[in-house]
Amino acid sequence: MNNLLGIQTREEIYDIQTERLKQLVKYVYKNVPFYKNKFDNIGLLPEDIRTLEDIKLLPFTTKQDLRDNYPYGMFAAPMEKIVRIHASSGTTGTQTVVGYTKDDIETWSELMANTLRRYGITNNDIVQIAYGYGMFTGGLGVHYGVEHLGAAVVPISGGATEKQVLTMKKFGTTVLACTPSYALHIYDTMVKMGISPDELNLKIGVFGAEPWSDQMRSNIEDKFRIKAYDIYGLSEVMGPGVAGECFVQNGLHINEEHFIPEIISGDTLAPVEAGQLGELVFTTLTKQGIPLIRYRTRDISALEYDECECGCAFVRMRRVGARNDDMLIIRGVNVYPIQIERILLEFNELTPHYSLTIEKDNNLDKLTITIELQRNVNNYKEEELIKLHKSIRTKIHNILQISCNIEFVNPDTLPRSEGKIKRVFDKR
Ligand code: DLL
Repeated sequence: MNNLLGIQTREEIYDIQTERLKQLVKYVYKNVPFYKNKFDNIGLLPEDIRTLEDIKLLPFTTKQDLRDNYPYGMFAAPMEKIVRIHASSGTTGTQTVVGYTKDDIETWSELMANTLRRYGITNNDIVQIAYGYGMFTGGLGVHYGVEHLGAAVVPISGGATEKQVLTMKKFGTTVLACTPSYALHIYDTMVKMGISPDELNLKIGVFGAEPWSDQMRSNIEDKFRIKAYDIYGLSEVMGPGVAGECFVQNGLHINEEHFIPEIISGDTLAPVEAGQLGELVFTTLTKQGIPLIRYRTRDISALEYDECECGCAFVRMRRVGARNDDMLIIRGVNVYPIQIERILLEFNELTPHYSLTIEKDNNLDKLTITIELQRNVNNYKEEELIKLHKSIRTKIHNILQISCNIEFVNPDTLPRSEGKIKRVFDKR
């Protein structure tokens, strides 16, 4: 199987990207004053970009640049050509705004459809979209892809969780698309309603928009008895569908005919070697509304160019477990929340519902992990809990070199999410 587009080899990808990159720099130089100024300041002309390697001559773009040009300053197409506007949630500051032309929407639908095909979804499927519709790109982005593919959309959006369960059951939903944290919430609600996965037709999950560990994936796959696939994207670069897994589930194929990925060191901004972790950077090759050059995502990943078993030549990005800005420094030790998640989910007594709180205690950092047990706390013997507590602390200390407090709580105590979940509360 190729990547469904007829592109078979790295050479073909190289040629397409080179040609498109040359067009792109001309397009932004002419249409986006921000880029013209940036190029002029470093004495770069669009003609200086001749090969794909020349991308390194181009300046980076950051989220701050989008904020400084809020709302439409970075648009390359005139408003009469813009048919859709989306915005990022703004959880890390002012929101950023993106615009799509008709062609952009067509491209996005097509690449979303190709991503869904890689999961094995066909026009026989019934896809329940429980990503939020609205300014977030999740709902509408997946929606257009499903329609383009010819499968049936159930555009339920996020929320009304009991209704999600009943809809899955009554409509014979075969694919559920939502954040992994919401999938867990839907599952718990289903159990409370006395409905078993056997009563559903569900086969595939299309989960993304937030980090989730492999352990979390196994947990969701076992619960629903489905294959749970990762989907990645960000509104600035397009939305969902920038990359997605194939049946091998070993990294996400980036839709390289539309995006050039790079991995750089977050400190020096220099490229890192293939296979090494660093900050993911994207150049959009075909977007007309708001094309971006070397956009710094802050997401941490690595690029794998070796051949994938599925036969698709597109490079694979490693699953994003964290962003540069997610790193916690606890008493001088760097740790990412997902590293803690991986350890917690190794314990059968624990559920995937947890939160991390960091506070100052006598001027020292104190990390508290609050986690729901499988059963009510008073259903366990005290010795059992002491033993469990000790095993978790020891494992975390051995692997991450940090100490922590652990607070066990009853099932269903922590807040649930219908979209992207917030698990870290840094109160320092
Ligand atoms: O989250 C787009 C999306 C919608 C992707 C639905 C997948 C499914 P934003 O709201 O702009 O767009 O947030 C983008 O979310 O930079 C990552 O930090 C994070 N993210 C997205 N997908 C994944 C994933 C959408 N599969 C930001 N794994 C990105 C980990 C993800 N993090």
